Amino acid sequence: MYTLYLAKGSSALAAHILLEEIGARYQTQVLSVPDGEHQSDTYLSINPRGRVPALATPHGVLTENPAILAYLAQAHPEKELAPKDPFGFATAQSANLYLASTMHPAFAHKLRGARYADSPDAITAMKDKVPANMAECARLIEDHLLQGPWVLGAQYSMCDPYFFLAHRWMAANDISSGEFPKIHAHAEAMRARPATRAALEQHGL
Ligand SMILES: N[C@@H](CCC(=O)N[C@@H](CS)C(=O)NCC(=O)O)C(=O)O
Repeated sequence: MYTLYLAKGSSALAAHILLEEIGARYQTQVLSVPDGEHQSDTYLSINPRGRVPALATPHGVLTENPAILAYLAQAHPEKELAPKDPFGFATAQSANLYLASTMHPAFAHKLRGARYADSPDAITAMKDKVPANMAECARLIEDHLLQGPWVLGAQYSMCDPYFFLAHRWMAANDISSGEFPKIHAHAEAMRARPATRAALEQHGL
């Protein structure tokens, strides 16, 4: 039994979709970020980073989206959600880590500018730059990372729920899908999957 700590509509959606794909036994603990529940002493004792997602597993608590996704894929090898060969696995990790280390932090400049600067002008300037940065990330994904129809090609994998978020980050910044047909088709294919729909419903999306 897993426990997924999430905020609705957050990047925890990726692990949530993967749990549904696996058909794993899990429960959720929903935290309200606007109410600061992710900074409560109780939650900080689970995840001192004060972010979601966190996944409580039989081995302990995991944080960071790429680690959680890779763990779930490797803990359920029969579902074939990650390549087994070292190069293939590293390629999948490289794709997921691009989202974690580049696109997601760039998206966070929209609402979390105060984390990076104190000056209101600097915060506004960072926020204004987010759509351009999302478009640049989308171009890289469209041209280099998303092989199609799934991220790694013919086989659905642990990368796909995470890349579904890229489409959401683009939409939140009015980046038209028209210029990014592979990303658009990927999002549509994701939405057609029962696991995605089940997770989205639990997020009220
Ligand atoms: N590097 C972390 C980032 C997690 C993260 O920033 N999550 C957001 C929600 S998408 C969050 O907890 N935000 C609350 C905050 O920034 O205070 C990961 O990939 O898991």
